[in-house]
Amino acid sequence: MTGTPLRVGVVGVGMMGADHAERVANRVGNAELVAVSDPDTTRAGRLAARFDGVRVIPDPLDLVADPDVDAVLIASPGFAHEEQVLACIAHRKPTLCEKPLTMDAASSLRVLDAERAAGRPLVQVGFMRRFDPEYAGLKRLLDSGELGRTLLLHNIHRNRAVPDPTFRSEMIVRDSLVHEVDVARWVFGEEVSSITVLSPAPTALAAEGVIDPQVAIFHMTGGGIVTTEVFVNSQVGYEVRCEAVAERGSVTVGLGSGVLTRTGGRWGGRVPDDYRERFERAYDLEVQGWVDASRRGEVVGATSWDGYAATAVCTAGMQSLLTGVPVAVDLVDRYERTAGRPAPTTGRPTI
Ligand code: ISE
Repeated sequence: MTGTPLRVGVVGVGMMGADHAERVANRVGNAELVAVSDPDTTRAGRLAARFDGVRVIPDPLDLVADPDVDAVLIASPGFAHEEQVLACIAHRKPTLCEKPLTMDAASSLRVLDAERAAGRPLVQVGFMRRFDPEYAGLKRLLDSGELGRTLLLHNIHRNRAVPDPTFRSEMIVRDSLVHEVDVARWVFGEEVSSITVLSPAPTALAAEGVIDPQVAIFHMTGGGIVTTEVFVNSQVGYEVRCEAVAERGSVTVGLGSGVLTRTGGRWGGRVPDDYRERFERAYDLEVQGWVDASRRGEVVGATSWDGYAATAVCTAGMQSLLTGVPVAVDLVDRYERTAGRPAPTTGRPTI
């Protein structure tokens, strides 16, 4: 494949898929958008018409099987992921799958097992915070050891609103909190051993019966603790912050100190409306990283193991949401179940 652009098909062209399609077509190097698929074929047709030579393939599995598609970016709803990712693995096509990898731990394990049977890593999971320059800087500083051991992490994850009435309490865990599960695992380089999800009195502005905000507490295998507030109807905008507390200092990202304006007796900046704006650079780097790695036959960023582990934590989190008590996270053996990655001989695995 060296020298020729990666021919990418995008499955699911709602808000995020359309954003990624435009990114592949116009902003990422060494890639070409060749096909899109969506159950809403009118929406897919409108998007395809914006670019030269992009085909609409109504059935996502046909897009995956198409000989002129080298790699697949999946941005369909989570419930469709398992079948689509398994098809990509069966066709040995590099895949960037938006989070969550699948709907529960058991289905993520089926993906992990299929990838191992294929004999090489093929799946990257769309945890974009890993590619955000601020988050990457936080991780680099903590890993340098300059501040000593990392002890605690505090995350804030707020969306202005979720217009979709089907976005229920469990989805706050599975679709929103899952990002912070990945941050915790990645920053600590450890797994989550237990999760507690607390239910404060909900805002009156969430849909009937939806527990929003939620507060989650993760215990890490090395003894660290992570707290996360997720509030998806905050009415303000997209606010994602993270503060890591180490032995000799703390590191904070996401304060959003961009352009400040003073006018009419007030001063301030902007809160981004949604994740496409806040994480634009991270998405660009993530998709470019995926394209470059796919052309080399490698996977960068979050792997299928990371997708499985995050989903397993959220599966336990959805149980904890019902009771408010801690639920242990039981993972399968990583080195028996992952493709093409030898077991480490010394030290702990790098997540
Ligand atoms: C959405 O699916 C995302 O992935 C966003 O990053 C997250 O903030 C939002 O809560 C989810 O619904």
